[in-house]
Amino acid sequence: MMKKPIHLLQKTAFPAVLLAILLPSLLQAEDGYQLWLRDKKIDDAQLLQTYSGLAGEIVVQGDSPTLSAIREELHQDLSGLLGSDVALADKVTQNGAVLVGTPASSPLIAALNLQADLNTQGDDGYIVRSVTSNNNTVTVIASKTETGALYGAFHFLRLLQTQQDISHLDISEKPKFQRRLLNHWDNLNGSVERGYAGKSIWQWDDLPGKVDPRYKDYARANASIGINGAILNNVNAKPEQLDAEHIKKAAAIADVLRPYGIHVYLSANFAAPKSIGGLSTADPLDPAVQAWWKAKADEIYGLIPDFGGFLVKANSEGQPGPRDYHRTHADGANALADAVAPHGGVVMWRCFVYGGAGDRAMQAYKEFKPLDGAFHSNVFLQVKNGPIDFQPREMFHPLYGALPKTPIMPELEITQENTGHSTDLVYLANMWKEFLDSDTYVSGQGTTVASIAQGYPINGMAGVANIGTDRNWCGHDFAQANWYAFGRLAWNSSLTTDQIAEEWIRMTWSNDPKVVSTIQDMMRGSWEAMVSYEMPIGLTHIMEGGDHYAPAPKQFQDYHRADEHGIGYDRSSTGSNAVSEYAPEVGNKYNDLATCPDNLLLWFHHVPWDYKMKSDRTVWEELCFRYNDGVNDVKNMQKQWGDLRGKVDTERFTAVQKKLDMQLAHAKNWRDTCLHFFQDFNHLSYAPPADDATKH
Ligand code: BDP
Repeated sequence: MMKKPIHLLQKTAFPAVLLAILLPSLLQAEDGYQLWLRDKKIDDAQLLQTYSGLAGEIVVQGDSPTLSAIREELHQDLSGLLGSDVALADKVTQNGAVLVGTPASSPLIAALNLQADLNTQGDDGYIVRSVTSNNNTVTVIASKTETGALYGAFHFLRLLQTQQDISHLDISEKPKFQRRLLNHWDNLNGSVERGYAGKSIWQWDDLPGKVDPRYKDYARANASIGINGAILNNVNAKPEQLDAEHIKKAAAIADVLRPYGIHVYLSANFAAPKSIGGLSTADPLDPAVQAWWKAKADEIYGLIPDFGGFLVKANSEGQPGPRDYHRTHADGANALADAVAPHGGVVMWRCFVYGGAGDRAMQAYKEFKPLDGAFHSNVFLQVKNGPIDFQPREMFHPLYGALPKTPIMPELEITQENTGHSTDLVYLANMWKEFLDSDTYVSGQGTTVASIAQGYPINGMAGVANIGTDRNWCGHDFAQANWYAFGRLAWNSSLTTDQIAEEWIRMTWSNDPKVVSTIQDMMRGSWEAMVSYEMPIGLTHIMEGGDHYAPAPKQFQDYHRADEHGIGYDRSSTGSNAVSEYAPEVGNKYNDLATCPDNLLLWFHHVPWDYKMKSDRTVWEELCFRYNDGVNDVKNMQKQWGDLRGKVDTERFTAVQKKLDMQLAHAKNWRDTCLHFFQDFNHLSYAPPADDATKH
């Protein structure tokens, strides 16, 4: 008799005793360390059999650190997924071989004459193709470069992890952004600015002698989603990060990341020539300062030949910069850019500047727009998604589209500084997608932020990492999804957020359709839920000053401008005129109350409390509705998650459940604090806490 697959057995009458024995092993405790790289044995017997026939042998010819990484990854993961040791071979000996490499590393791949196809995929791109070779069915994973082949190997593994058909593959992939970077805001003392997942993973005190094995797992996780650069330290950089001792330490990290295609970059303190270089000035036009940066770059490249370059926060929130010497940001950036240029490095100069009087949302544009064209060709300007500061929802930054001659690298915040730390379940991909798809209209309809950022000769996207020493890396098991989604969107900004979520869920939690659809639904609504219970309809920057977690509308009166008459920040042509920094199609739309979308109404307008929204509610009714709606969404997530008890492992189930309880308290606190605060101005009624109001 044929053995029944496990899933069929479970549906038929099944002795309770046996179930009790089997269940714990199926739902084995997991701690989240493996992220989405889980290699648990596939539990569908039929699929297992098919996969075993199609991935029964690994052929990676040649020898190099990256080829070894590919071999090791495939061997470990395929053996885990298939539940038995998958053979490593140096030639195809059987049906179902997985052949990986480049035409240069593998004579077998060279013989397939794929060069033309590989050339169109560029350096990091790859193909994954089912072919017949010497009567054997072979899956070929090939690229021009070994890093590309590694990316292809991870793609192939993803197909198995997400239980896709792998019998007739014909996949061609190449990234939309060249540089896909994580900015770590990690300090030399091990703390992490805006980190909510423990301490920094970089053990500076132990380096370079002792190399934490975790660096390699970090590299694997990043390579699996195409991330190819890590800025190791905080933008609020200590000058000592660039001294000889710390360069050696950074080099030791670079050595671990290199086989995985990840380049190390460093944040530089602009005053370093003075503070650690012994010069009397850091004036970027001073020849001695320029020589210092050149010598420093040479020193770094001596130890880290593939060093990516510098990230600089200058004249921002108290950091030193060229303005200290009455020089422009371009003068500053160019001095560092010239130092790394001979080595192929870049400088990423941040545009996060504000201060003094005037609308904060307009300041960076005013300072940087006139400098377009003044930067050397290896300078990026790193611009946050919105013009205020990583808020729950922002209008897109007006510099997108305003700098045709200067590459802009979007900067997103993966760590949940203003979006619920590692307590709230918030899938940020939806926010990033809204931003990347925003139409700037600068060259007509369809000039999206993504198309602008990807259109420069050098291009990239950076995300502020949410990674720390917590066992599950990110504090909240669901925060891993934001790391994952950032990488996937940097690779392919056309993916839908639902697609990304589905991949992540299948790899991280389960392929059970009920688990997939429930978690996907929770993730889908989670960003809007958080916007609703924190800062709905365009409210912004009303979180508590230091910690940025709890509500503090009283402290930030200037951002919401509530008074007895109404609420909102007038950025229309009768107010600060921030609308003038956008293309007319965009500016006019947001300037006119008749066309300004509800979701950014209070970002652009100060309206009376009884102003009728497009929803047909008054602005006050809308605020009450949104805040309650957000709270109800969290309750709904609790219920949905509760339904998954027994369908995901107990350890992570319980951890997430606890977080959801805390999230509900957090959401209610926001709702009650904000509504009561605004009520003090308008004296309008706020109907009962409506905790159990049904969703409209
Ligand atoms: C703000 C953060 C602060 C960062 C700053 C920045 O609160 O910790 O240093 O951004 O991006 O949002 O430089």
